[in-house]
Amino acid sequence: MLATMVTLLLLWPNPAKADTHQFSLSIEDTIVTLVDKQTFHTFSFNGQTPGPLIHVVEGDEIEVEVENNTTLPHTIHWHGLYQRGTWKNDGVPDTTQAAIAPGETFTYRFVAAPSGTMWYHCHVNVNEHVAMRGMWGPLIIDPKEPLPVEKEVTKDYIMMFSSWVSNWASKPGQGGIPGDEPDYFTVNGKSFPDTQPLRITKGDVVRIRLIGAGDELHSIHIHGHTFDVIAKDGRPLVNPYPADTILLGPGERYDLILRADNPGLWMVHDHIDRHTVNGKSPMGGIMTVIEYTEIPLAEQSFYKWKDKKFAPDFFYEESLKKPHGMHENEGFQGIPAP
Ligand SMILES: [Cu+2]
Repeated sequence: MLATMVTLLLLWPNPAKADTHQFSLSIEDTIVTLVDKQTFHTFSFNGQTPGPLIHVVEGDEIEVEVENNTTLPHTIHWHGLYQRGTWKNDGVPDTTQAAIAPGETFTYRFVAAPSGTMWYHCHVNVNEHVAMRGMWGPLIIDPKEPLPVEKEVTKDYIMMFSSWVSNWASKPGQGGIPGDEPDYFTVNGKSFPDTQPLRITKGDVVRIRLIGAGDELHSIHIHGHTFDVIAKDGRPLVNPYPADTILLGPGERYDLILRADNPGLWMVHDHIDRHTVNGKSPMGGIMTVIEYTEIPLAEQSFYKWKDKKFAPDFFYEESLKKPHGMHENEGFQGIPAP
């Protein structure tokens, strides 16, 4: 009898204990600055655009209380999640729930699955709320069993791409209509030169998680390297493939692995060239630079960002190192709308 029990215990799968997380998100009327003097009225999550990082492990039980402090209805859709047996937590107004009315709260409960680079966004009037009111944030679900290449990663970055129509900047509740012409383009809510560099060192194994959070296509090109595309929409590719440019559309995610083997200052930009303007002025929009720490910036007299004040965590790289949970990002905070 005892021997049978011991055998059973040995054969029993070792159930990694799932964590339970309780998070709170409030939706606020917030003014953010995309670049220079270009402000935009957003419906922010906890006052910031993009929203806080939610970083959990596959199988974790998630509870998110959402409080709507704006004057318009909203929901949150957890993009990429299976919601098995929890479809009423999918966040689609008039299909899985009534939209969260102004002043009301709604609690979402679901299991974090599958693993990968996911994101969350409003699902009410998405052509306005997602396309140009900043209602999006990253949801990173670590796999229970990481791939060998994931175990090698030394630097982890998130880039969320979006486009904005400045005509509607100060007209919340309007916009997102046929004929809109986007004229501002951002990575993590900022346009060049108000973006930040990626600071890496030779030998780093860099993962860059691209998220198409806006309404435009983006063709992201990284100079000086060939990266491997290892995941699409959070799911590992059977055959990762090398590339130096990757096209991503609205809603899509790609995980790239870049092996840092070529010290220098390397441009990273949207190769759809009209996405590298700020309003009527080139150059701006979706541009940043990979800065190898081996290169002394002060000696590069031509370098536009030679004296730039470095703000870490612009790509959530510091937040991603923290224990699992929800992490706000000071640098993305706007100011309360009047
Ligand atoms: Cu909304």
